[in-house]
Amino acid sequence: MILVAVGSNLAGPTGSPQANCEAALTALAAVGVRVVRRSRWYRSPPWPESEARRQPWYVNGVIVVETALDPEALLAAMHRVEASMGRVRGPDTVNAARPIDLDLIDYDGRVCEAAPILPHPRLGARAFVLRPLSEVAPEWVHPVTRTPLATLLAGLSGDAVAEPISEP
Ligand code: PH2
Ligand code: MG
Ligand code: MG
Repeated sequence: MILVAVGSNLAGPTGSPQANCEAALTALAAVGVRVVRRSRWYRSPPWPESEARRQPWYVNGVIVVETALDPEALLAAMHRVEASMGRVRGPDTVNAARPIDLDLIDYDGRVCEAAPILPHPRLGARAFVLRPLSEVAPEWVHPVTRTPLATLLAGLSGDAVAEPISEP
């Protein structure tokens, strides 16, 4: 199973953050990435907490995709979609607000320490990834630690907020 996290906390060419997330799904289809399952959209405060006072909240979701592209080519396609939607990458933009962010979470359970790093190195404690992930892949198990998703969810701290804002 190939999992992609979708996020936005800035208006972009297609409109609101939620509209950007929707537009990204359409744009992925045009570059050979078929969306076969999708979570609801969630709203979540910017992580890390130090950014929470400076940035708007995010809209986040997780999708299951099918593609003939290998992980490298898939990541390149995702970056092309981000660029087409006004995403600018620079040296000081690690956690900067962005109109669209597409992160490769898991590619068929592969483990890779060179880019694209798999599974995504920072997913384990992120409510805005784990909660939508539980909708599309409730039986998911972390490919490295073998921790079930349910255990990761149970370990989230109480202030790790991600609330659904759209219909299934
Ligand atoms: N993405 C980040 C940094 N912080 N916070 C939330 N809530 N959602 C995100 O998608 C997010 C973030 C870097 O990609
Ligand atoms: Mg991200
Ligand atoms: Mg990213």
